[in-house]
Amino acid sequence: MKIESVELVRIAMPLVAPFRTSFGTQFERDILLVHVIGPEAEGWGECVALADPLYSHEYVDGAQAIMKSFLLPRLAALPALSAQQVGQVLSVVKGNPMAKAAIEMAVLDAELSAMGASLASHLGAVRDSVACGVSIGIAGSIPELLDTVAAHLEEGYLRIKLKIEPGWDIEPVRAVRERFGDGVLLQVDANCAYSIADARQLARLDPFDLLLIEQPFEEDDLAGHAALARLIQTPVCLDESITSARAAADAIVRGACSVVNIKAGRVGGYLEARRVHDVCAAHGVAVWCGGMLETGLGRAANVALAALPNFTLPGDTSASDRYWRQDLTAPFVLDGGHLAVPQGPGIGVRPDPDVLAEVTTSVEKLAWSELG
Ligand code: NPQ
Ligand code: MG
Repeated sequence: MKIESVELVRIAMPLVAPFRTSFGTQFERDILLVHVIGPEAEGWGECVALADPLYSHEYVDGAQAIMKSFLLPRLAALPALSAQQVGQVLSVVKGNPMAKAAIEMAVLDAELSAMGASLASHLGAVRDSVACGVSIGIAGSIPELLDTVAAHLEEGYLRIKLKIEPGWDIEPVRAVRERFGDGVLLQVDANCAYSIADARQLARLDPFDLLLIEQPFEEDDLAGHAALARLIQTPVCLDESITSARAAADAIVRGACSVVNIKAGRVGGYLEARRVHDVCAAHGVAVWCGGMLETGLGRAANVALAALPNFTLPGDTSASDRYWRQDLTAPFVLDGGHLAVPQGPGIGVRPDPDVLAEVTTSVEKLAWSELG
């Protein structure tokens, strides 16, 4: 794969509704896109880092800086580049998985586009559509939450995930169960907001037959999660803690989780995400595809990943209109609770030039020959 230049494109996308989690409220997404351009093909990557380092240590300005100063120069110095090498070549730079993942995604998209192969087929997809859930932020009140859940169930979402934090946990879950019944697939996500001292409180979720509780404790607290898993009936799922395939194997063997949320950005790319999938499958641990409020670019790649065989639970792969009035690509539309897996070359979607122009806030253009 030959590359001549890279554009680091920053876009501002207003959310259709504010998204509140245990770490704060987001009103818009400031997203970094990686556009690699070569003589035969071009490719797009989406960096999932948020504006502030609240979900993980990465943040969007930092991701752009590390790409420019450390990641892209290492790739540009190679005599030839393939997507398969990106992870290994960049592994000498510590951390920064979201920045690395975005670059690998762009190179993969370009390379597969040139070959006429879809990302889904390249990763080993076994489905042409994937089951979708929706992640619902912390609401201002229980009636407001119930209205939001009702609207999403009407749209056809197959699973509901409630964001929780201390003070907003048992009551919202109870209210959703009372109103919508035991048939709804329901799970909760704490984004690290609790500690082992809260085990007794979290055990009060047991009667509500949740699919799982996602990441109740800090990222590095595998021992705490293992202890909690022994104390409660709700299956423990990890998100923030799963930073690689090895971390996934470690967490599983230590009894820290029985379900895994896979996000390519968090593990350094779609190829490592597939390895997380494989190691979980080998241990009989179900996985599902997480989401970071991506545009249609990242969404397309997530839906391809979610088509792998061990993605047996509905993902946070929601339709475009869950987040955007106007997506960057042709919109992903829910059909019977499912999204179609893109079949075109590469990630199978392209930004709409008019929408892209409208949302772009800056473009940093880098010549490949000057980087290396
Ligand atoms: C999670 N995502 O699973 C996250 C984290 C998250 C869909 O619940 C702005 C942009 C705000 C991305 C808040 C979902 C966000 C964000 C939370 C991602 O933990
Ligand atoms: Mg999560």
